[in-house]
Amino acid sequence: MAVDYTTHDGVAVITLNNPPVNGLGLSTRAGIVEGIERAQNDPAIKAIVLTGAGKAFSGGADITEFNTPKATQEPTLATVIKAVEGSAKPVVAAIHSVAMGGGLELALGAHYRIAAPGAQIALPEVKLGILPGAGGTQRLPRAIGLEAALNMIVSGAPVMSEKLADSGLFDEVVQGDLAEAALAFARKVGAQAGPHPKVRDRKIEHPNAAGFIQFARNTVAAMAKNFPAPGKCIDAVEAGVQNGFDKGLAFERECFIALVQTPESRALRHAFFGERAASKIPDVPSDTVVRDIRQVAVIGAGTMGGGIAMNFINAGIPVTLLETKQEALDRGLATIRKNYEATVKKGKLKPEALEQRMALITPTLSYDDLKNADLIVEAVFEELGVKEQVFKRLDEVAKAGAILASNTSTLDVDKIAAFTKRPQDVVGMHFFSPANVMKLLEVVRGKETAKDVLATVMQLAKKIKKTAVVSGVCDGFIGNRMIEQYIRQALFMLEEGALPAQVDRAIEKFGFAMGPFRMSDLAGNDIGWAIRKRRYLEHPDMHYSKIADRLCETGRFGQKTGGGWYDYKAGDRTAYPSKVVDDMIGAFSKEANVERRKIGDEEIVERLVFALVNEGAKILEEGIASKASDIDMVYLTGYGFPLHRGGPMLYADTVGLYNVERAIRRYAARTNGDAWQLATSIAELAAKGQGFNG
Ligand code: T1G
Repeated sequence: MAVDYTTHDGVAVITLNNPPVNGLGLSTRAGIVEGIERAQNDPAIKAIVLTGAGKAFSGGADITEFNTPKATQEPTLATVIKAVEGSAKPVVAAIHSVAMGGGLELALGAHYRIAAPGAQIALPEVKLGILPGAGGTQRLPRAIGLEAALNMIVSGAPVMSEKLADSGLFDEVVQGDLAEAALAFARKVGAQAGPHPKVRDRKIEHPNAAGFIQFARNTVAAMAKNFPAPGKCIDAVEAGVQNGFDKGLAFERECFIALVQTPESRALRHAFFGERAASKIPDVPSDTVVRDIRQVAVIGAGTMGGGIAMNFINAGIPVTLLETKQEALDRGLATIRKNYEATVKKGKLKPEALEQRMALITPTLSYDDLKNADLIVEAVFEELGVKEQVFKRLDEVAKAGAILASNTSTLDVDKIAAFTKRPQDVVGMHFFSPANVMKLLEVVRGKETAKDVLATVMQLAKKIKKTAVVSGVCDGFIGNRMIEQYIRQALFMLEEGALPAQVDRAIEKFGFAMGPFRMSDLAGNDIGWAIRKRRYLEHPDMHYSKIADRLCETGRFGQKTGGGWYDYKAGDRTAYPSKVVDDMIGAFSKEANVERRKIGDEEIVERLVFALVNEGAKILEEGIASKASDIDMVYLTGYGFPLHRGGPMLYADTVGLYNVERAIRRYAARTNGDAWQLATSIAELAAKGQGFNG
């Protein structure tokens, strides 16, 4: 049983003991009910303490049980809470570290609650696409008031226990030993005659509940565009305000059952576990001893190097920043300072913190100053010859055991490692621009990269708040290799009949932050042009539409040249459809003898998204990525893929690989169909009725 039961001079202590966070799985739930009943039947017991072992009181329902029979097997959490609340002997919840979701709902069923300071108190269910499903929408407003409760339920954000000391949630916030305080409190209330207070019996006082609820609805509308849960949270709270506790509870249950089945909730839970699974590398034991990273060096103070340096100093890790020329170094430092000043202006950073961070940077023009660095990240010009010079020099100056990382986005990490006598210490750390903002970090594993180097970089990534995903060595790693197929389809569709604004609108309606053509105009069309030129030489067999080259030949590189796929006005980043470009596209189709046709939004979305899926499937087949959720994390955190769809691979599972396969075969039989080489794993999984994620 994942619950311990002990007695202490008339007090029964029920301790949740289900590592890592005392998830309220079936055995834990059964253990609590058993403990409550055992205490009822023991005349020596006057009061009960409910507490959690390890790092949490409870992190809530065991999400791994969702959509499995265990989740609804009795005793459900509602039954557990009813047993706690119905106990004739007073139950005192003693909370430390974490009381979240069902964990907080369990505590709300107790008659009394005491907490240690520094505990995270939250109802984060909305972040999983559901809502508190065990009375949280009914008890929390009665415990802390309508406004504070709605804020917590709709945001899902944690509040520290000491901030709730006077909220009505806790009877005490104790500074000393929580266990001792809980026993003392239990003895005190155990000596008092019942009945003991129930949160459900309190009233929800508010001068204008309807008005506030409407205000909450208006506030939520924008952020809940693609997510049904926030609105349902408000509906459930409102039901309790209007119709009383029991009707509110029943309505909450209905909402929970409906939401837990939604694709949005599945996507959010997939992202929750995917984020955590990404840091687990199948053949790298979780107890691998990591290297100590106290000193970091960054080579290159350009846009990427400066952003990369900021990640480390934000985490309090000193950085030696190396450039070849003083003016480049000065420019880099000035850009970092400017970035921080912008954050200070937004009130998100104190001025003194800005200076503390700048003081963590040691600028230098000499490689000798890198000799004490534990990790050196190279962010120089994307050309193999330049990387060779840098890594040969690093091999001479870096101390033994230093990790040598390249920020390369396209070059072969094995070739870079071979420039050194220590390939086992070489790894790719591919940051995404702007490096101090984008969460994604592709960790590129060379064939000789040591396991402890990988484990060290994955742990360091968490420290600098990055979502790190391990990629094998191939052209474009995971993200860029897939986006190349996405862009190929976008260009083919222009040739076949679509226009840039239509393609962008369709995929932005699907949920992408920005369509391929607005994105290309922003990044610079010349970047794609350079990659295609390299591609034509390396893979002459790969059929590309030349339509983008035609655009670049006219110098229309995008926003930076005042025109690209779209027209732009000075000082205005709005993308205006361009007649010049639309005419150029029409002329191009004619030259290519392609009969232009109307292409519908559904085809646009299928061809763009399934191009990602198909390449992702090949990346899995080749072992470049170890799991489908890793690919999804790359797209959710680095490419603006809509979170409510869970990433390209989960979306494909939602559509059904049977349908994905049929669509790909359909497109493969049409104009430009040679670009579609169906991944064998899609056909194999579809034949078995399976998906990428099981
Ligand atoms: N269920 C199952 N596993 C969980 C879990 C949970 N609720 N919470 C964490 N884990 C696992 C996690 O996957 C990881 O596993 C390990 O614990 C450590 O987590 C009825 C229905 C609690 C603040 O949404 O926010 O209650 O990788 O790395 O940084 O209304 O985990 O070690 O194998 O995040 O110290 C609502 C989600 C559930 C809380 C701890 N509860 N968890 O953070 O550790 S729905 C939540 C968190 C619910 C009721 C509804 C955090 C944490 P592994 P970690 P951490």
